[in-house]
Amino acid sequence: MVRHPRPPVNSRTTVLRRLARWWLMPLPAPPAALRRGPMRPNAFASGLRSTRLTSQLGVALGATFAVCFLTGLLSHLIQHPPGWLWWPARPVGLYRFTQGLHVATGLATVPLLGAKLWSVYPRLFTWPPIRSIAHAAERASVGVLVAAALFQVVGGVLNISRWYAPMPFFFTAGHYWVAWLAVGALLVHVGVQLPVVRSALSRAVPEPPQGRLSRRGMLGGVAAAAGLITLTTVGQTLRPLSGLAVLAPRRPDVGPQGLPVNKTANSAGVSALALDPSYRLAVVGRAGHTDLDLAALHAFEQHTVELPIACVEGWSATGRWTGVRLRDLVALVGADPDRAAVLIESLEATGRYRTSTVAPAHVRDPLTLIALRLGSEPLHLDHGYPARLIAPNRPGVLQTKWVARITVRESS
Ligand SMILES: Nc1nc2c(c(=O)[nH]1)N[C@H]1C(S)=C(S)[C@@H](COP(=O)(O)O)O[C@H]1N2
Ligand SMILES: [Mo]
Repeated sequence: MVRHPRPPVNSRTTVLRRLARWWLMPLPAPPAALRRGPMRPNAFASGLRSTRLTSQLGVALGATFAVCFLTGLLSHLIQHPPGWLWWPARPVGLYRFTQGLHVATGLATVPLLGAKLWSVYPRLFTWPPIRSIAHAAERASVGVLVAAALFQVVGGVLNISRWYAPMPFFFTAGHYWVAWLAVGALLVHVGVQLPVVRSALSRAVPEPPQGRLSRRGMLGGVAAAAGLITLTTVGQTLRPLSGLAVLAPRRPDVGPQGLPVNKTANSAGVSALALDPSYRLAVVGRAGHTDLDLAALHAFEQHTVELPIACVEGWSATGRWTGVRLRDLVALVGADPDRAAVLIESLEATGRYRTSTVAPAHVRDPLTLIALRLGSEPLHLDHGYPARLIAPNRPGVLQTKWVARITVRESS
């Protein structure tokens, strides 16, 4: 008989094998006397809870969360554009749609997340609490996921209600970074649970005995709650449903000149400057510099466009704006309106939204205006009198009000 020589021992595999053994090594259970209260065997006896219910809720929640995450990421990128991002000026209402979807899916997760947590929370009291290092790591990742998901949903609801007191940090940055944390923890969770979900959703599994409320009844209730929340809020951006938007923080038709206002001229501290007859709009280019008073602005060819304000908070409203094309002002200082980018500055001295940049795709678009009028009247002071930016397919935060200065940068 030929004996094969043993393969040489690879020290790296040995280390990995040892690590794996340590990772999965069963840990001793705590004394049984500690197994009290919710940790008693069968402390939670509801027959409604099942792996199948949890899996179905998980799939629905995962899909909703994915849409919410992607639309949120898009909104973040548009507001902080990296060099590679190309965000078009058309269709004019695309951002209105994606951000409406972001807020609507975020709100729909409220009942989904609630039901999902209800269906699994008895596992918080699983016995023994920790079976191995691997088990501890998995539990920790679920803890991160739950904390991050609650942070996102609660923070998002507080933000659209404009209630910032419970959030002693800059909401936008917190919401953005915790979203990544949630996605990371969710991927780990899906990776760990996928086989369980698969077998729970395969038809072969018999239903456990259920109480008065069936699994289908529960799922129907959760779906109805999500539907009701959507129906009573989505009218803040979907105009035909505005009459039903009783839970929405904003009605798209309530406000001066029929449009909502978040930041008033008084709260921005610009009223005196905006009403000052010596107001001038400065247009600054490499080749020249012009100061335009209101009469000069009105002497330009006036254009009327129908464009929405689409706030990141999920409300939107369409207005009929009249004013001067931004590209005409760019041409005034000798720049090429087809290649220029523009910095817009407000009369507002401080505040996060006192400036915005306009990328070439929006500068060159004939719908992009420095608006002087809304409907048939001069802009209301709270809508940015004497002049505001309005551009197609752009988040509300970038539609700068009380414009004082336009700086043209020609891009090559
Ligand atoms: N100068 C200035 N422009 C601004 C803002 C602001 O705070 N300051 N708010 C922005 C936001 S968040 C939105 S949604 C739109 C419309 O805001 P309004 O509802 O306050 O008119 O204007 C934008 N323009
Ligand atoms: Mo906004």
